[in-house]
Amino acid sequence: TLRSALDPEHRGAARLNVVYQPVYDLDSRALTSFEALARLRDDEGAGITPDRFIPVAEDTGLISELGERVLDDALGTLVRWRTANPLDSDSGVPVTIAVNLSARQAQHVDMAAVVSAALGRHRMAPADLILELTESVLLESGSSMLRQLGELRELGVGIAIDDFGTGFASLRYLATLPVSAVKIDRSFTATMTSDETSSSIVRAIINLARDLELGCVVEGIETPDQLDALPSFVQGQGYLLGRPAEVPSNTWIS
Ligand code: G
Ligand code: G
Ligand code: MN
Ligand code: NA
Repeated sequence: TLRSALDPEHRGAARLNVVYQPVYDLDSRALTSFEALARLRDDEGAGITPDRFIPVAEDTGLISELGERVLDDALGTLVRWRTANPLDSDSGVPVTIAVNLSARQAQHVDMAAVVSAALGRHRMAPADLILELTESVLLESGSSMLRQLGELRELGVGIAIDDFGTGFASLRYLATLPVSAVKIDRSFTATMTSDETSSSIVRAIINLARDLELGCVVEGIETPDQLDALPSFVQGQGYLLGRPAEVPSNTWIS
């Protein structure tokens, strides 16, 4: 199915879609970025979740192609967004686009070259793009991955650690890796208002990110209580603020 979905000649219904979820500055409620999330439909039109097809893409070597398709779609979407919403871009900080990267992807190809080429095709600047990597990716990574990340950061692309708090050795990595932001895993957000340990962890990560001058996104905000419990200087993402959609929109009008 994955192979068919990526094949432009394929006649069936199988296809790769990308949906976009907004991220907001909690203080100004301004839209700061969209996260691109890959979706797959099989020939019967049924949805297959990334948790199932990303591992298959990695094992079959299709991950590089999939990753480039998502990156291209994401940058194209950002260009269209900015054209349609010039005021968003003019009002201070322009809206950026965040794309998830898997470990294998970064191991297999020269990421800096792939990313530069994609940015060039869409006439976007490196600062317009954020690459999201999970902690586990960073843990598995050897020196070649470190070099790749260094090159990307050198280029000016943002690097965010996704699902932060669920991996290991996170603090050590924050000190040594060329990282620009952390995204607090939604498992902490979900229990933050009912469990003291979770709320302590969220607060500690937020303070750490601030001290290290890193961006901080709190993921998975689903309720007003969770929103109220967060300091306004962080960024937020979650169903309360905006759901992933094929045509991105700035939905948080509250
Ligand atoms: O969107 P959803 O919750 O179903 O995503 C599940 C997981 O799949 C998340 O960890 C997300 O980061 C990952 N994911 C979504 N889209 C992509 C993609 O384009 N590339 C990679 N490598 N991972 C993705
Ligand atoms: O691991 P990563 O952060 O990339 O995963 C992103 C996934 O999280 C997306 O598939 C998205 O659909 C999902 N997601 C985004 N916001 C929420 C939320 O508020 N609640 C839940 N349960 N999932 C969310
Ligand atoms: Mn992510
Ligand atoms: Na995450």
